[in-house]
Amino acid sequence: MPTWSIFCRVVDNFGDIGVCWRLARQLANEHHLTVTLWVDDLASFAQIRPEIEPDLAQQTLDAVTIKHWPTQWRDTPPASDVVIEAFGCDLPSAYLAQMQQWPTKPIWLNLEYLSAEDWVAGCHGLPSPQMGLNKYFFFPGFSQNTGGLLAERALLTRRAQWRDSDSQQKRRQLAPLLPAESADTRFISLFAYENPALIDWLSALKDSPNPIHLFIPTGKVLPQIAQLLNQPALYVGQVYQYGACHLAILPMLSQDDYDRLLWSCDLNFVRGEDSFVRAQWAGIPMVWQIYPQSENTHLDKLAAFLALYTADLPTQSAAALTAFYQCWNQGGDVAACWSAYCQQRAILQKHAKNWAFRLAEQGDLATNLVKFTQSKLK
Ligand code: TRH
Repeated sequence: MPTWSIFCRVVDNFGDIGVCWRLARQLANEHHLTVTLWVDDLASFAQIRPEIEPDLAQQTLDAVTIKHWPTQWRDTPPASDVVIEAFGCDLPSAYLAQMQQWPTKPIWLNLEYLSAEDWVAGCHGLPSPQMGLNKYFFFPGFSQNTGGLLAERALLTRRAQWRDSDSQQKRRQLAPLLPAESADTRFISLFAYENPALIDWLSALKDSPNPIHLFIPTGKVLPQIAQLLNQPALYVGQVYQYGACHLAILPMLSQDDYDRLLWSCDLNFVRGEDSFVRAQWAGIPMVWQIYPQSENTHLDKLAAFLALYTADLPTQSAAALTAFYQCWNQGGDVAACWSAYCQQRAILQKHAKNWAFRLAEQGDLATNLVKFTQSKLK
């Protein structure tokens, strides 16, 4: 059975480990590979997968061997057929030296960040021979000639089954203190970085004609919201009322439970990379807060995604969606943009649903990765 090693350095937040864990799990479970995941920060990992024991040097979960990546590299692990360096995390130099001594040279890949920009397809899969080893750049993406997006084989089936089950009841269990919902209650999840637009948006929600149940996993936005609500702090498990809006503060959910939250809402605010992808698979309208980068390079990424995502939308819907995303990421007249966005609700719902089915046609990232390495191992 081919052996794969994935190296993950948690730069900040949860996206790096979120992506690496999904990939490792899928490679082991669906492609039956022997996978070792090296992670430098197990405490962050435990936040999205509570079974992880942060103090263990080695543990096994879902058929993946998880090893702590120590600051000082002391291991001499067995040779691996494939080595993945996630997001340019730089392999330990001692490990690199070991790789050079292995009798069969591994396929060494850098798994890159996701972008919808045009140049991605041209760079995907390019080799970069280094230190006598074959290194390749593997780019996730939205088109056939990229690596695709992470998605388990049964994802859309599980999503449909969840919606057919008593998902409303389960949503209620997430926040038992929420008042009873009515037929016109709208459900929104909010996962975001600190954001100047947040306060204006909440102010607009306050006067919403529909009751709003807003699910907020604990995190970066809480201090801002506490200030708006004149509270010294917000507490997990509590529900706060703000006009038409009830804000339910959730604990950090496991990745699988977070998926189910995304499937249970009418609109999802997401950020970074992994929640952004999962919200697309949810087939429900989403608003994306992109991870800010130096020199505003993230704005090019945002524009590229918007151009792609809105290409098939009627002009007015595309304009409303683009304007609200821009407000959310760069500021602007949030109330006016939100109102215009809400008017396109039905069209955006249909579009989000179709978008997920369209993405499913291009093949998933783990399968593309396996095919890519097989072609290089021949
Ligand atoms: O946490 P993020 O902002 O992560 C990142 C990092 O900043 C990273 O350095 C950067 O490179 C990348 O963005 C672009 O957002 P993201 O990518 O959505 O990752 C969040 C993960 O946390 C995702 O796997 C879903 C998971 N999650 C849970 O498991 N439970 C929760 O309750 C929530 C809100 C998220």
